[in-house]
Amino acid sequence: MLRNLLKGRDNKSDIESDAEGKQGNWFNRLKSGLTKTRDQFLSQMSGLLRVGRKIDEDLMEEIEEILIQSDVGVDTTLVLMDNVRERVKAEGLSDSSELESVLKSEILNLLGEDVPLEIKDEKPYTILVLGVNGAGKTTTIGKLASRFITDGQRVVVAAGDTFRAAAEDQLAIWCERAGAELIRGGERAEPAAVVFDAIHAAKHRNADVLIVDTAGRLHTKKPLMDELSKIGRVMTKAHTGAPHEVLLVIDGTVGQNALMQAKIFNDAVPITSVAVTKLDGTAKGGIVIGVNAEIGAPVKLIGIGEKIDDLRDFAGADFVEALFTAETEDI
Ligand SMILES: Nc1nc2c(ncn2[C@@H]2O[C@H](COP(=O)(O)OP(=O)(O)O)[C@@H](O)[C@H]2O)c(=O)[nH]1
Ligand SMILES: [Mg+2]
Repeated sequence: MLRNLLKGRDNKSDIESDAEGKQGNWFNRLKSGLTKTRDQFLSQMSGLLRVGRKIDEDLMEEIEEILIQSDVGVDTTLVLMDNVRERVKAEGLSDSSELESVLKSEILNLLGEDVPLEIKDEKPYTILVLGVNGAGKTTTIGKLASRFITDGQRVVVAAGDTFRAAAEDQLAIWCERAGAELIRGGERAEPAAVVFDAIHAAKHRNADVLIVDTAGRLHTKKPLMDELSKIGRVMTKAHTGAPHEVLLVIDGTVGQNALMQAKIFNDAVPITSVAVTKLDGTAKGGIVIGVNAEIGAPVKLIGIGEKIDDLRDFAGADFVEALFTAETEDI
């Protein structure tokens, strides 16, 4: 779990080295995507940690406050700080400058191992995408489709959000941009029927991946959840092991509310992975830290912009490093 942990700032991660040259310095782009969260988090935290203060209960409480302000969530903050206190005791630490590395490693511990979203052998590999309206589902699907297609995969997308005609049109634009085939049923079509057709179309076209968009109108909570469960059941019947991935998209600017919503979706169809979007526009990036512990599914993707390549595999060590690294500091 603590692998990679205090990867020195001179060490570049594999992902970073791979992406370098192609899309610039991965870590720096992540860092600039997290600017607002870091400005809030780091400026306060470094004031506390880097002045050589004595480690005492006052200091611990001030750290807790910063974590909660950065939207780490009360429960997650308490668990995290309990673990930090234990480490401080066990290792006999007394100076606040020693806390940064402990905090980083305990945050990483909560995040768990990195689990990339990978296409496995099942053909087509099916990804059911859930989340409230505006969370970034359609955008994330467009970005994901583009990534798979760039990797040489054949991608079919199902327009399971049939509630508004505009939703289908928006998805059609993304599919065209990415080069994915879209299966649509038209406004008010039965979503489960569209998804059923899409599975057959994907098989017929020998697609590698099928990504299913869904509606997210939470004001009709019960019918929506029934509809999503039905889509899940239809997928399972039509294709072995489907849905292979249930990706919940949450809006990073919403904060802790997003985790409450996540639990409702999890009851409809068990979530296997999470994408946190809009981390470029929020000081609430701390929400990422508690997702795995609270929902029981790892963050696999993060959205750091509206463009087609503004999607990243989540890398815990890089995320933590980006949080703690000032804009001007070079790595
Ligand atoms: N800044 C930023 N905006 C995003 C990101 N992901 C999605 N959006 C924007 O959020 C809005 C809602 O996204 P959409 O994909 O339509 O959400 P959906 O209702 O869940 O399908 C759109 O204006 C997107 O451009 C992101 O990572 N960063
Ligand atoms: Mg949508």
